[in-house]
Amino acid sequence: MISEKLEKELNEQINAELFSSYLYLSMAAYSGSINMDGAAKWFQKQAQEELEHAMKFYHYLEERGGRVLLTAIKEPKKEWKTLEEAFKEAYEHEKYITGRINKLMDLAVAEKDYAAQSFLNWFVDEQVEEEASTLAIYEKLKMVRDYKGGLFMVDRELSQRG
Ligand code: OFO
Repeated sequence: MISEKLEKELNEQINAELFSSYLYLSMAAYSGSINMDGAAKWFQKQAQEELEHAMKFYHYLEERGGRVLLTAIKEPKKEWKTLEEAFKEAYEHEKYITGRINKLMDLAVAEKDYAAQSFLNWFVDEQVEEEASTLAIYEKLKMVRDYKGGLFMVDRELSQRG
């Protein structure tokens, strides 16, 4: 059985993952609105992945005898000045999520909840990838900046995400 404190924090993490999904879907819509269709596809996939993260927490909480309690998802930002700015914020958001995962791990360690630590390890590894991928795209966009040809090349590359 999971502790009440961890149950509360895992419920908050479900909300944070759902918000991540909502934020990336909003970035997808923004990308589509400026004809960056590859980026729109990339963000849609990312939004889908975040839903999967939320469901991982959902199922885990149930498995451990906790109760899933859903709360309101905050409205995401809708406009960015450039695609570069959107990816910069995606990277910053991932760093914020890493901080949340680390706090969850701190709690699991403090409570000597070994099962929760093992579960959270997947997210610790996943965050390394999430930060690396958003940072790499942000860096590329920063490099091409006002060069339209470069921007289209990055967009085409983003459309390859399987
Ligand atoms: Fe982007 O990793 Fe979940 O939130």
